[in-house]
Amino acid sequence: MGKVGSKNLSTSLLHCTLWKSDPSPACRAVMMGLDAMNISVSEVDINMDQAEHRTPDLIALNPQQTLPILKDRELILCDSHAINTYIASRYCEDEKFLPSDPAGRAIVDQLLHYDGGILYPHYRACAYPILYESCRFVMPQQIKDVEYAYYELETMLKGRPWFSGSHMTLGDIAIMATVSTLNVLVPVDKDKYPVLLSWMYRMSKEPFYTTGNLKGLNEFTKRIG
Ligand SMILES: N[C@@H](CCC(=O)N[C@@H](CS)C(=O)NCC(=O)O)C(=O)O
Repeated sequence: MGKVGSKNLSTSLLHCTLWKSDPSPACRAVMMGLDAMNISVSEVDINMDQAEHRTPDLIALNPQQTLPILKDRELILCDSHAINTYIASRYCEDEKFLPSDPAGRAIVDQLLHYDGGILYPHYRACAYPILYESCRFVMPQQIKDVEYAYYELETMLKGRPWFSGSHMTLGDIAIMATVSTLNVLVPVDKDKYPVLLSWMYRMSKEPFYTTGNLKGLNEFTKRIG
């Protein structure tokens, strides 16, 4: 199917529904992605503290019992990275957030896999004992793992303004959703990771950060206590 142009005009996809919870970093990655691409969908807020993501209706949509979930007519997607790349390739004419050339696309995919396969599990390992098991602090081994991830990110960013190279893409957005949340749990040290912090600062100045990340990140910070 062809793309629906978005260009500078905002595109409203009312036939698409996003089930999300603002404190969730994976949901915030999608909310930032949508705002960056100037695309809106129908949104349903789910209270995960009240296990609303585990109702029979949502389990039928996503047996993994996680958020976000996107439904576009018959298509159901349950992963923030897949949702953002689907929306970009299906509905966003502007290729700046997801290049269509194979090399540019592979760089973005690589970052999305890094986020989903490396960073996000660190987030879970740090946050879930606090969120769900009455643990009051991040375990020393998790701190060590996150520090190593910060070191990797610092190294990946050397000599480039964005993780993707000269342009910010959905890869940067996914990593920002996770790193801004990890930063609440294991603060990014300005002396050890100056390049990473300066990238975070630049990301935080993007309009989509304010509209898509800030509120949920503040809610997460309060929830962590
Ligand atoms: N790989 C998935 C991860 C989704 C995920 O784990 N979401 C968390 C919230 S950030 C969740 O729903 N966890 C279930 C729970 O907390 O019970 C994605 O990127 O969307």
